[in-house]
Amino acid sequence: KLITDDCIFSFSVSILSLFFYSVSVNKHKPWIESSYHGIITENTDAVLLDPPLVALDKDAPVPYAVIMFYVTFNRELGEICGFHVQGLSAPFEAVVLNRTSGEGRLRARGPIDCERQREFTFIIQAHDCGTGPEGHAERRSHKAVVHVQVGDVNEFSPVFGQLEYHGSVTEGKVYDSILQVQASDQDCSPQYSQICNYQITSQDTAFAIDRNGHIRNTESLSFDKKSHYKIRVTAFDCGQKRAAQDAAVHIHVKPICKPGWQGWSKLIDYEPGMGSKLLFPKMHLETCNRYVSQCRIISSVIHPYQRDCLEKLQMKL
Ligand SMILES: [Ca+2]
Ligand SMILES: [Ca+2]
Ligand SMILES: [Ca+2]
Repeated sequence: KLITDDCIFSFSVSILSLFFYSVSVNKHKPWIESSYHGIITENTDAVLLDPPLVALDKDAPVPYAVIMFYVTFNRELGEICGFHVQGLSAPFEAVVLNRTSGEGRLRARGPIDCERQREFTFIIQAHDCGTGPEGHAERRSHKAVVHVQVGDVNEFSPVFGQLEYHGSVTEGKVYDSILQVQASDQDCSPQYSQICNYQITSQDTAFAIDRNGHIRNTESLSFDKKSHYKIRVTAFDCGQKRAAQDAAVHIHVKPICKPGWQGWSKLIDYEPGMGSKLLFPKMHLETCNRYVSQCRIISSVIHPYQRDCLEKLQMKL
């Protein structure tokens, strides 16, 4: 009977030891998903993760049916004590929200600037609390890849490449594009950095601007009526943010070129006693950049203007 009692006692101790060992050894490492995708709005620190960050540990739940002190003593086995973020200067950290459920939250360690970096990739690992209060024999999960994209905030307004633009038209002609103005924007996303619209802010002009910044005249212009126009234009990014400063556009109207002698008139006033007077000091031959076919010399003395004509003719030839 003694032998039998001894055997039963030894057997019971062994079973209990085995059980206590089985529940007191940190057998399982925490488990997390293999990859996460996150979105963070620039200038904030909260990362929205998909799927949510949760680490599971099979050492939990602790067998509550057994002796309560043991349960209390060994709770750390199945709890999540932290997350490690590894990656070249990844400005993120993960904190544990609930050690028992393994729920965590990823956040930036400081404000994230989309214009400096638009996305981040790094590694995250969960670790449990080990077997004791000091975190002895903690176990780490496998490494999960986290990819975080930074959402843009429309902080910048468009800026024109030049504050003054110049273009010219020949009177009487209507152009598809006289000149093109261009603005740029420093934001990081197409939505907030592309220029979606240009507008002429001057009232009642004979000009129009398209969404690419091409300026055209909407009616033919007359050099005699007005030889210079100044209009103001502005730009909007695709988030409807307007340029802080307008650009000034100068349009010069050129007269139509008429070949022939110019700068003279049929009538000239001369009063007796005026002495010598140059007849046509501004007279010149306008060739309109075309070839001059002939110069007629109608006097035995070559007039300086006729010489000029001959020289130009020689040059063209
Ligand atoms: Ca920014
Ligand atoms: Ca921005
Ligand atoms: Ca912008």
